Amino acid sequence: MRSLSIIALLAALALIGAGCGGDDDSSSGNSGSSSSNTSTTKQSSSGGGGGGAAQTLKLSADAGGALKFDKSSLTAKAGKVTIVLDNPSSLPHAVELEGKGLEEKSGTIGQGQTTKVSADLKAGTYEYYCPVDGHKAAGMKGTLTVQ
Ligand SMILES: [Cu+2]
Repeated sequence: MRSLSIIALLAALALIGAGCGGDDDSSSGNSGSSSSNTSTTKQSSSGGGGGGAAQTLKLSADAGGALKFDKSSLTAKAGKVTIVLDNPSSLPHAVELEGKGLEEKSGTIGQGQTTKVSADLKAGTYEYYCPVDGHKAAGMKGTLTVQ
């Protein structure tokens, strides 16, 4: 009878020991979840730094001798947009941006020069064209889509 009660005591001690081990496991699990919280904070801060950057779109007044820009369509995200125009042709050119009540014109440039036009754009469709006489009618125009 005495040996049975000792075995029962040992069994009870073993159960307590197992209970303590279980507590250790759950506390290490908590530290694991707190480290994953730290990485979530890092991701959200890097995402915030990416917004609001100014955009630059390149446009060329040369289209193999024809009165056309090298691109008949451009796309940008809403915000500050700058169109940079270069002029490799022997004729004077410029770029004007128009739409949604906005009208912005660059300077007129000769061969080998560059100019630019900037505007704060909302989502929608804008038109860009060369304001030099007769150039728009000849086909020197395009569409800027702002998303
Ligand atoms: Cu032109």
